[in-house]
Amino acid sequence: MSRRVKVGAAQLGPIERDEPRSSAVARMIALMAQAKEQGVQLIVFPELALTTFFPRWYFQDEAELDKFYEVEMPGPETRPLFDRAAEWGIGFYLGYAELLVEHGRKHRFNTSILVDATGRIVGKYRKVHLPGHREHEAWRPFQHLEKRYFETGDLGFPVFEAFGGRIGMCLCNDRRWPETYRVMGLRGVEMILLGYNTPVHYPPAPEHDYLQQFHNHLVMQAGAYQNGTWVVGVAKAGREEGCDLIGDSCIIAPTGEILVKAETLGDELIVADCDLARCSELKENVFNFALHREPQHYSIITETKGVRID
Ligand code: CDT
Repeated sequence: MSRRVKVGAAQLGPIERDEPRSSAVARMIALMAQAKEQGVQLIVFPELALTTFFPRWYFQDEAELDKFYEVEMPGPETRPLFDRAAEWGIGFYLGYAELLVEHGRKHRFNTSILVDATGRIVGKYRKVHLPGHREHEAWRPFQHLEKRYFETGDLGFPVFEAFGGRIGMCLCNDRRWPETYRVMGLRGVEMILLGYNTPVHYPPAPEHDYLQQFHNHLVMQAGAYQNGTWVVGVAKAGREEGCDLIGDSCIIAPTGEILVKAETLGDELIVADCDLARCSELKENVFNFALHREPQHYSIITETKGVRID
């Protein structure tokens, strides 16, 4: 029996440094209006979707940095997104920078939430794999200071019962790591939602710049196939503050096939009718974990962080 969810991947074009959240939210609502016309039930926005990708800059003034974080969700500027989504009965995934204060200490996470069709937050994820570097590196044409501006996520990779299936989330660099998908795969995930901001230029290995789009799809298609899950990958794309970000947002079937792909580097909605029941084509056959996995040979994966030569 089919279990269909109509999903929209809502790619955003660049968000400039001085663009107010109200503008980013208005752009997302405009994409949501298109989604409504097409009968979309779940719309997926990018990583850090409310602001420019601020880890490209080194901030010495903490007050400047704090401006890019949300201290409440929804807050006054994001409330309209929740209200409109609830009015139209559309659920959504949203990536944003989260700031909370606990016992007088600030905690910063690169976070995503899953919101149901009534506007209720039903899932939260905090990015585990933080790429880049911790200290200012003057040789780079732009910084990638996620290791400085965020703590490692403390929620693991949860999977949520929602939209008639089992929904997981991750963020950008997480998609490059097979563990991300497999942990959720072992929780029976049927659809993984993920937003990304991926510069075309990778300063430590510029010889791979021409492969950015290939690697983007390679890892998401492999993750989908090897775990028998849908994957919805959504970019913030285009030239943002002089930094080129890849597009190529897409919706991938559990077979690993890309069903739809964005064609621009701007605000663009792509839609697919996703049958969650199709996951069993993989989960009950070639990737029947209970039948075919041999975990007694996998212990090194959790025993060591780096390479261990025995
Ligand atoms: N946002 C994010 O995680 N971006 C990284 C850039 C490459 S590593 C510096 C990514 O994996 O796409």
